[in-house]
Amino acid sequence: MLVSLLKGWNGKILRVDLGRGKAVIQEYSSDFALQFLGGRGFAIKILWDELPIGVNPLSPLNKLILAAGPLTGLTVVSTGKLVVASKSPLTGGYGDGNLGSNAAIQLRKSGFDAIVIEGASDKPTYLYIENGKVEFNDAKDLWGLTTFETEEKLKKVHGGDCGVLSIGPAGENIVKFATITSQEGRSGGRPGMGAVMGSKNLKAIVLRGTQSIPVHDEEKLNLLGSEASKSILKAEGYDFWIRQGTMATIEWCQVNSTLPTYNFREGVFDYAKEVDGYAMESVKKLRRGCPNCVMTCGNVIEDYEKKFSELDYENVAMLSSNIGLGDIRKVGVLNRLCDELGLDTISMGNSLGFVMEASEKKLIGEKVEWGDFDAAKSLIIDTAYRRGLGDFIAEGVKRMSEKIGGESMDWAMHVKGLEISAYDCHTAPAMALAYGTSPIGAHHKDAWIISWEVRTGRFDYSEGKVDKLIELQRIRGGMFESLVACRFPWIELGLSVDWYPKFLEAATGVTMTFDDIFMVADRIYTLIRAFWVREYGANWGRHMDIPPARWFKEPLTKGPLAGQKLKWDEWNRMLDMYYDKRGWDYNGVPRKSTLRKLGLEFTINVLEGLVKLSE
Ligand code: PTT
Ligand code: SF4
Repeated sequence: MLVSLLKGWNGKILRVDLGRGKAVIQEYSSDFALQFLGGRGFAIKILWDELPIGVNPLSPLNKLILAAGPLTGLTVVSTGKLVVASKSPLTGGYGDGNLGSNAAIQLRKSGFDAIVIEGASDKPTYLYIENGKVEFNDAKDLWGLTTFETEEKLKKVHGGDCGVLSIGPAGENIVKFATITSQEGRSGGRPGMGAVMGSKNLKAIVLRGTQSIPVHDEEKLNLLGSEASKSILKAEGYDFWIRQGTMATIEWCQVNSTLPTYNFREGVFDYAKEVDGYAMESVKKLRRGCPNCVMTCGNVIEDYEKKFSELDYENVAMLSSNIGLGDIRKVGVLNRLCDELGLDTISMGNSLGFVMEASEKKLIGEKVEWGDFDAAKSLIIDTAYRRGLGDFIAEGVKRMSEKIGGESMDWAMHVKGLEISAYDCHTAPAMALAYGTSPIGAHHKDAWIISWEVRTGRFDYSEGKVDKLIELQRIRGGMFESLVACRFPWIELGLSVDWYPKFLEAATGVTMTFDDIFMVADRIYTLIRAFWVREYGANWGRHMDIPPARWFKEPLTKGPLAGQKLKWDEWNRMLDMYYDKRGWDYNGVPRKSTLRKLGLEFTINVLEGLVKLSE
């Protein structure tokens, strides 16, 4: 049955071939919708089915997928979000990101749930997509512009109400952690989704849609949406959230010794107060965020160069404490440059920390001191243009440490090649497991377990932690990434997850219990895992899920938890439990029985030719 017979989903995918300059519309089946829901689920199934095994992520054969879900763009809280996914040039495995943009809503109003972009154009191009009509436009005059300039120019041509996704010089120059940017402060696709766009000579995608999204029970959906919005507006933490958003996390991390400091050597920073939520409030000028949101969280400050910069916790932690810089307005400059140039702030701050440590240890010739704002600023620009040391940094910390060699690999802070985001884990074994098993490499988005872990007992390595981790991965990485909606109403302001099956039912007419949703989540997780195993083949192993040696070998030396580090044997026991509960073997490879149980039989033959599969 075609999914157009169900409501909620548009039932159509737009397929764009940049090499041939052609676009076709594909209808998909209701089975596909029910088994994979949308967003990340659609993305991984398409990548598994369509990418040649071992494809070079920067070749025209790789595909870039923009995928919305059945809730995107509806009258439901915080659903102006879009998953961007591809095989990652940074990690060589599955990569995705979730960015808030009017483009998400325009995509759905154009009559599509996803766009699959393949091939490569032979000259700079941008796509203008309106209600299914696709123009392949010359982007010669846009090439070289920042993401801010690109969006401004395109909106002058196509109108301010369209949605724009673009890359900056970093994506053009194939920086391995280049992102895709929208609205001067929304940025997604940490594992190099911007580089994939750059490799296709695709500067931007402009979307406009005027159709209405089909909904099963519009009245009910509107009612649920407005009730949920009201409960968010009345939530206890609402006012403080509006003031500080994610920036309150700096203070929390400092108090709890988890603020990444000096390349994750420490969990506390002497100048934390200079960069925390209150410091941010003292220079805050306005607030903005994704469309469809009643709790917009983007804090826009006036930075050291008197320009606007939109701050979030991760940006600030990685570009302040992690590189030893204690001045919020200077951090604002570094953050804005990343947005303009299209660089991931987390990987950038992590890579700068690595280079500063390598310089301190005289493992590289260049002198780059901790906290040196001018050096950090120049290196960010040089990274985007791949000049000098910036060309080295543009490859990310894994490749840098492989070149430097020796003990630098112990403090190259990544998992699977993706730079660790902003939580130090010397005293957080479950968070370290979350980084280890995240489906895209070391990102917190699939399981920000650290706040629960700190609250409930951070020093144990218990089975309860593994269960909690899987529960969070199912909700965050499974449900929110496939519906597709922002998870902040739930995590930050306590909107119960029970609302989401109700939203789904009103939107689509499909009733799903949490067991059903978690089954979909497990299917998506295991298929992503199968994809990694397929792409790495004989090189895949348990080592791929192990966090950096620094957390096991070098204890914290500062703060109330000085002396603490992770325990190797106990942490590995947690990893074993995790594999067991997921139905994966000692190397983290899905068992045949698990693949069958989840309806992923089609992967068995492929994987059997590459690795040993257990029953
Ligand atoms: C996200 C990652 C994060 S996670 C942050 S701050 W965070 C950094 N933001 C960057 C940025 O900004 N500019 C830049 N040049 N690089 C950046 N890299 C970092 O990217 C983001 C919010 C945030 S702010 C978070 S946690 C939540 N993430 C969600 C998610 O992943 N899924 C979901 N369903 N809902 C989410 N809601 C929240 O969205 P990536 P955004 Mg970003 C400027 O994309 O690749 O997933 O990396 O999307 O629109 O900016 O919203 O303290
Ligand atoms: Fe976007 Fe923040 Fe609203 Fe989530 S809470 S939709 S990240 S503005």
